[in-house]
Amino acid sequence: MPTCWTLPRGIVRTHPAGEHKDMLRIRVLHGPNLNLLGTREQSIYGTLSLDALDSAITKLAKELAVKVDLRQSNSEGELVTWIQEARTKYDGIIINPAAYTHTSIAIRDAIAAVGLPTVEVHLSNIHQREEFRHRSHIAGVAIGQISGLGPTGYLLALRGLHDHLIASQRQKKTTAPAPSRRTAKGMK
Ligand code: CA2
Repeated sequence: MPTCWTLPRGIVRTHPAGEHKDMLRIRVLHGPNLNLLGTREQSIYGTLSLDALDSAITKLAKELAVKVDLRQSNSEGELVTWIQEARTKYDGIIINPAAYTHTSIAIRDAIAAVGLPTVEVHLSNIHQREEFRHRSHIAGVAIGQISGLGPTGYLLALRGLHDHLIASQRQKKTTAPAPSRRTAKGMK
């Protein structure tokens, strides 16, 4: 439930400071072992910690006036639950499913079921690595995949998903049926 409180003169605010009701909302999910970023395998995944990556995403989200919710889990079930939950609370998803990219039909099915525009991100170029990493179960249900650009990939995903959501909002507005004359005159 959003916070709801009454201001002087009866103005009711239903959104915390810095947020407004028309803000785009994007959930960002990091899969298993990404909590170790910056501590090991720096030659593959770089030196940035997950906290530093999340801060960079949050900073860009503020510039774009997007509300972001950032989460990491080592559990496939938890990621599925967070994807399902996003259906009513978020407009889109950015996900690095990590190793589950190559194994998880459950995550693919959850993304397909919620029907939210989803961007798949990988820090490393999965297509240049071992054969088993070339296949993604997620790519077929994502609007796009960014792979091999390191942390910048998340920032590009955020810009890309933001632009995609704005464009589909505009399209909905222009293709929505015009109000009937009775409704337009305020008649019931
Ligand atoms: O390149 C990516 O972002 C991956 O999704 C990362 C996964 C890997 O299984 C995918 O094939 C590609 C692995 C994440 C593990 O992250 C670590 C970070 C630091 C140290 C150790 C692991």
